[in-house]
Parts: sequence; C-alpha cells; structure tokens
Amino acid sequence: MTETIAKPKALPRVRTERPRLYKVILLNDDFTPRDFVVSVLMGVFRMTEAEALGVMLTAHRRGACVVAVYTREVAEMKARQGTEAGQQKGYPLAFTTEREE
Ligand code: TYC
Repeated sequence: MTETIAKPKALPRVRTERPRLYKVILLNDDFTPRDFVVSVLMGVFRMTEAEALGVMLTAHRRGACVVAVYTREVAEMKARQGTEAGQQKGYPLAFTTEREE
C-alpha cells in the first residue's frame, strides 16, 4: 500500500483594504444663527456644546471647518441631515463631504 503524506498547504494570503474615509465639512454663511449651527452639530454629530461652539466659530472665522471623518455612506448621510435641518428652518446652512487622501 502506498501512503501519501500531504504537504501542508500554504495559507492563502487575504488582503483586506481599509475603507476610504470622508471628511464632513461645515461651510460658513451670513444668515444661519450661530446657536442653530451649534444645535445641529450637537444633534447630528453627537458633539458637546463646547466642541460644537469651537467648530462653529472656526467655520465662521475661516469659511469652513472639518467636523468629523467617517466612511462614505455615513459622511454623506450626516452632511445631508445637517443641511436638511437648516433647510427646514429656511437657512442656507450647508455641509459637504470630501474624500481624504
Ligand atoms: N456666520 C453666521 C452668523 O454670523 C454663523 C455661522 C457659523 C453660520 C458657521 C454657518 O457654518 C456656519 N450668523
């Protein structure tokens, strides 16, 4: 009887790529009240009042501020929720998304 001894098989090399990340960016405008911007940042992005105030002031002074970084679907959903919250009140508040390098 012939006996074959199986050679141990090399494990396949599995390559997992990390998902690309997207920034949510808050854009300044001249009309949306500051405290409304703060309340949207707290509600949609789960920020504390102090964090939201800092982001709002940076956007106000510099024109825009990165709010947070997420995978694409989450970033786009949060940007839409924030923008729609402003539209409901008739404000031009706007969030955009941008792919990270
Ligand atoms: N510039 C607005 C004002 O003076 C406040 C504001 C801040 C609006 C940041 C949008 O992303 C913004 N009422």
